Amino acid sequence: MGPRLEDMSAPARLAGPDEGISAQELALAARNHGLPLEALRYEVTPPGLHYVLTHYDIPYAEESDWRLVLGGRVRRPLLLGVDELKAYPAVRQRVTMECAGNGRALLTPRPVSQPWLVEAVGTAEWTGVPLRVLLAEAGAGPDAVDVVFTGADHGVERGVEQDYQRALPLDVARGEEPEVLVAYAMNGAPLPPQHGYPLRLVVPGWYGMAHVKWLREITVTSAPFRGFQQAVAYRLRQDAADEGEPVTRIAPRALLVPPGFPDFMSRERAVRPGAVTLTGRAWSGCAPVTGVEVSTDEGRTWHPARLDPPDAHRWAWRAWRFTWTAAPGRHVLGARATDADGCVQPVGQPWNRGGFMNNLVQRVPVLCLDPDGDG
Ligand SMILES: Nc1nc2c(c(=O)[nH]1)N[C@H]1C(S)=C(S)[C@@H](COP(=O)(O)O)O[C@H]1N2
Ligand SMILES: [Mo]
Repeated sequence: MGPRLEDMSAPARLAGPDEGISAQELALAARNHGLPLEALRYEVTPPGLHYVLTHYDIPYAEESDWRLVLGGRVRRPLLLGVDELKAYPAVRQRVTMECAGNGRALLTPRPVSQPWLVEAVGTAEWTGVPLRVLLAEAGAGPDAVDVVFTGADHGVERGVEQDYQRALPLDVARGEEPEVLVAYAMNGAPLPPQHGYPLRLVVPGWYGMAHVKWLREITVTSAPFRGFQQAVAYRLRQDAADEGEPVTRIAPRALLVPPGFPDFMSRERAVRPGAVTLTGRAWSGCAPVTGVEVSTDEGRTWHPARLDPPDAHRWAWRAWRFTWTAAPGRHVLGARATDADGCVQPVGQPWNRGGFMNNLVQRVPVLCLDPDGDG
């Protein structure tokens, strides 16, 4: 038999006990970059610093000839150009987005895939049209179940050739809080190519895989969608044979702006003794963040941080701060978030075969310099 697509892609697997990151994973990591953690200082992430994740290639697109089709089980299918979408009343929402695979490379055993540490996150202001407005205009039929979103990007994954497609249940797709957007602007400017130019879906509170980029088709279906990214990928499985639970909303997480200054190679941080203001951000897509605690002794003791008061941006991260009195020596810092559902970040790794939703507390090693030494 001649070459087949299955011959191109390796099956999902776990790294062996001493197996390092491969050149293939490095190639993925170079394409799909994270948020440099010092950029947690920005309330709204400048677009070039927002994390990026693209399964296949970034499609080449021209706004002037882009068409969005809304069809399937609807009374009146819609065919919309970008200018026509811009004619609807615009909604602007600040949304923190995180990849479901964030934290994957820190797991033991490590699922072999995009090797994120903790930096697959960013916050942007998205402008667009509420999806519920478009669905109401098209008129979803009485038998509608799912709404499927198709991107213009095409590839092969574990031997399966596909367009990037994900679905939302109808009630989520036409929900008001969170309100799903068909977005055409990021931070007030046209979407950058890597973030879905000219149109993308934004699903506040949900992990990144739901926010379909280069959106070209919306299809209302009368049966649950069983595409690869829905039924095979993005499921929580302990065993390859499990059907698994789907990945949906973002679990709580807090991250620190790395204090002091870094070593070039190890990226270990150096600070000088005395009062060090630790700052960071915390978010949860399940329920609002209610508290952040900080540990400066590798998780032995925890102290409440000061959380910024809630504001109008329910779906964006919140800033927190904590004053640490640093003494010379080696320290490991961390922060953990709790949300209004009572979910708190675990101190043991939440493991599954895909390496999804690993919101284990961040570990930030810091060297506090001796004032009488070389500091
Ligand atoms: N069409 C398409 N949409 C996509 C993807 C993709 O590969 N193709 N990746 C998804 C994943 S897994 C994530 S985490 C987010 C990342 O969005 P960003 O690159 O704008 O940060 O886009 C999602 N939307
Ligand atoms: Mo992702």
